Amino acid sequence: MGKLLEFLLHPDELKAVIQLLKFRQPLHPHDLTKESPELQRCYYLLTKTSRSFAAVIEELHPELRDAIMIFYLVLRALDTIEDDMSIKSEIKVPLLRTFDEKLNTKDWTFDGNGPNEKDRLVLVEFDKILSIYHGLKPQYQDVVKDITYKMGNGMADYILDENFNLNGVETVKDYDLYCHYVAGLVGEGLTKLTVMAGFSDDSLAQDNFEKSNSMGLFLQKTNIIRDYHEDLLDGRSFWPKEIWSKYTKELPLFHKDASFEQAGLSCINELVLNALSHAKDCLSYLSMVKDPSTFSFCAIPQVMAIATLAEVYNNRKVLHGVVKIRKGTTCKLILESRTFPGVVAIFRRYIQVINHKSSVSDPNYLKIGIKCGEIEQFCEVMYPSVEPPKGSKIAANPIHDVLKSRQAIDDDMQMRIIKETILTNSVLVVIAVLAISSVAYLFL
Ligand code: IN0
Repeated sequence: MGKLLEFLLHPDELKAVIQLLKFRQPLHPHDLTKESPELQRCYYLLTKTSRSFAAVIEELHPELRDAIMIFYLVLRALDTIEDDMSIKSEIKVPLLRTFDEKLNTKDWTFDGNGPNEKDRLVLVEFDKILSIYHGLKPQYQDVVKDITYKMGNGMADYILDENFNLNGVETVKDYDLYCHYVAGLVGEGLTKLTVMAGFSDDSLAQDNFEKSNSMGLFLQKTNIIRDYHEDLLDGRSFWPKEIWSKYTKELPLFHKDASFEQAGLSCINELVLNALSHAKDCLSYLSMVKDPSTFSFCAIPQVMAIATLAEVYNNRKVLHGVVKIRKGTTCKLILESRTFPGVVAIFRRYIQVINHKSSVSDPNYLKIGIKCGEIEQFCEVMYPSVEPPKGSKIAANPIHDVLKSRQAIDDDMQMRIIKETILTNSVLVVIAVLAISSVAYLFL
């Protein structure tokens, strides 16, 4: 009933669900039945870890599809070890530090996760992952191994830090470093893979992976803000003390003591402001991803993140439970994020939502206004909302060269989208006419 009402209130979202599930042509169809049993099993494991994102990975260009699928599963395995509070530090820390070495073996598996660990199967069947890993191009194997090494050691450093376990991260600098280990490094690895494949601009690998890091930090910080309640129930927190200590002496007070709710909201808002500092980097990163399937793969988590930030901003529900984006909204965002102008439009829309939700009583009211203005201005320079008068001089900006170089790619995709929308609309009109005529027939 809830779902039905949702779709009645948002019919555009119902159309997006139908278009996505029934009428969208995958860029690179993949017939798994023709693949080896090990590869089939890896894609099965992938769907078990994340059903929606598995579909995005499966539609990647064949050059990178298996490499990214394996990268994703290896990182999930690492995360499943880090996350499991039932594994003792004496076992966990050396396991994380030497995890990259398991990639030299052919048959390593691990059955030491607690029974409730959601992705434990990835470790139990790690030998299937290894068998596909060893068949990847050597340069792709090296990237997966290098990032596994750096991430495993970064995670282990934080587990050894007693204070981290009890109080989360101390400063904003620590927060950035922790997010770098668990998510920024993923950006570095993906950038190396996509540049090697010729799918992204080389310059992404020449800025010391700054933009790649921002891509990861934007996602991870959004998750950390959203998961406040769930994490505290699990006995941990990742919100940096440097920020929360401005609003409370003890983090759990935000949900335990109603008189702290307003302070909790201000804290959420400051964390959103902090996460938004990565938004411009993310947009410029995406402008340099040329292969359409890689573009969707990179853009979908980012648009979901900006939508989530708009949802959690000034939202007291974050303090008491899980805040989620509607399924229909997700489908709409997936469809709209297939071109770069589409992604910019989404960012702009949600930045406006955040700006409108902002209240004068918030201690960071001015700062959030400035940050939103900065991001909107960045979008406006790329795609002016009003056509500049003929003959007027536009200030030279390197981003315009980047946009020009990707125009043909986005135009191509736009054509596909138009055809697909016409088909969806026509079929929906036929169905509506048939439905109305049958009802009319029954009553007349
Ligand atoms: C990811 C990222 C991801 C994708 C594309 C480009 C990226 C660039 C830099 C960093 C990360 C990038 O995306 C996934 C998205 C995902 O898994 N979504 C899940 C949601 C969930 O909660 O599980 C879904 O079901 O939709 C992501 O969140 N991470 C990730 C992990 C590995 C790889 Cl290869 C790519 C995890 C994290 C911690 C944010 C990096």
